Amino acid sequence: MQNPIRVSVTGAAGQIGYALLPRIASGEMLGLDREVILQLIEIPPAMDALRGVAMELEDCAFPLLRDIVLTDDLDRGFEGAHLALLVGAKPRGKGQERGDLIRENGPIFVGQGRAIAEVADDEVRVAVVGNPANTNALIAMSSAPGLPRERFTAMTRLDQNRAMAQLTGKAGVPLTDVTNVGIWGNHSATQYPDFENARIGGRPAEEVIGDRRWLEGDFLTTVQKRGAAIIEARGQSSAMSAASALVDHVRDWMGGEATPEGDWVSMAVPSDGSYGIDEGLITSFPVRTDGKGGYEIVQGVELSDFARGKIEASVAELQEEREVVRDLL
Ligand code: NAX
Repeated sequence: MQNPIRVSVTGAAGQIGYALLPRIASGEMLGLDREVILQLIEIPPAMDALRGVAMELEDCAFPLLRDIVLTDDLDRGFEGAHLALLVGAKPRGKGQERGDLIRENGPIFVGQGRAIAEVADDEVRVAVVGNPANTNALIAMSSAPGLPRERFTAMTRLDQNRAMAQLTGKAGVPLTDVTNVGIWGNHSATQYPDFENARIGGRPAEEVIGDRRWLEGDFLTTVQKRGAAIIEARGQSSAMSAASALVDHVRDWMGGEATPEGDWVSMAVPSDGSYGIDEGLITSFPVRTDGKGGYEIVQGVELSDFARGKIEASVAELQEEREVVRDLL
């Protein structure tokens, strides 16, 4: 793996950026043996704020932080990038549904996908956080035909972490006991957090919790609507937890931490047709990562009719989103 590693972050002056950058620069995301060059991309009105963030990063005196580039130019921002974190987008406001943002945010990802294909490192990996994350990743992937499709992912790790937190709380067990939590479909209120295959202390979560009504009801809706609940309470969308989930996503994918034997993690990746989901649609699946930039979609996960119905509904939403941005693909 490259040393130093070039990490491009869009929307770096935003609230996720503020929680994310110190965790990249400290080595938590990519390893304590890897120097980092941060290439921070913003839109012109946010460049002053970005300079302030960069001053703070300097003042953190991170030994692994080799250099910081600040730019509103995509070619400069993605030049030689080994990792591109596409965070920048207009966040969902109070009471606004993700779907409303599709047309607004989609075009941003055309330009970014093109620039990544042209100037980033040949081995670049891309993770999209900006919403609607799955469809934005689809747009970026479609705008970068020279790059293998599997390099493009969208983040659903926050949804997995939210589901794990709910299961931990209900079962009264340490978080480390909770494994095999898979998020299926879209990063939206239609997502399906699969509790039927989740395990607690190696046993089926359903058996440990013993309350199917809670799992089908409060558990599902709490995870699906957690983003909206945080906006309601905080007046701003999740930032600390989103940054933390992105650290998890990248660390497991390419930061040296392969998925432990028997477990899986959740990532939205281009479907390869697994489970009958349209090839190329960026869909969240349970995956196993190798920590070196590779992953595979877990095969043979048993899905009940209940689960299949939920996944189909979320995939249908992704198909609708794809239609809305068809002209950008
Ligand atoms: P902020 O509004 O705090 O920051 C966004 C930043 O992006 C701003 O500084 C803005 O100037 C910049 N930006 C806008 N357009 C840009 C462009 N074309 N190029 C570069 N920068 C650009 O939002 P924040 O809370 O940081 O959230 C960022 C995105 O993450 C939003 O789209 C949000 O909806 C999404 N989220 C995704 C999550 C996920 O799990 N996938 C969870 C958290 C979050 O809601």
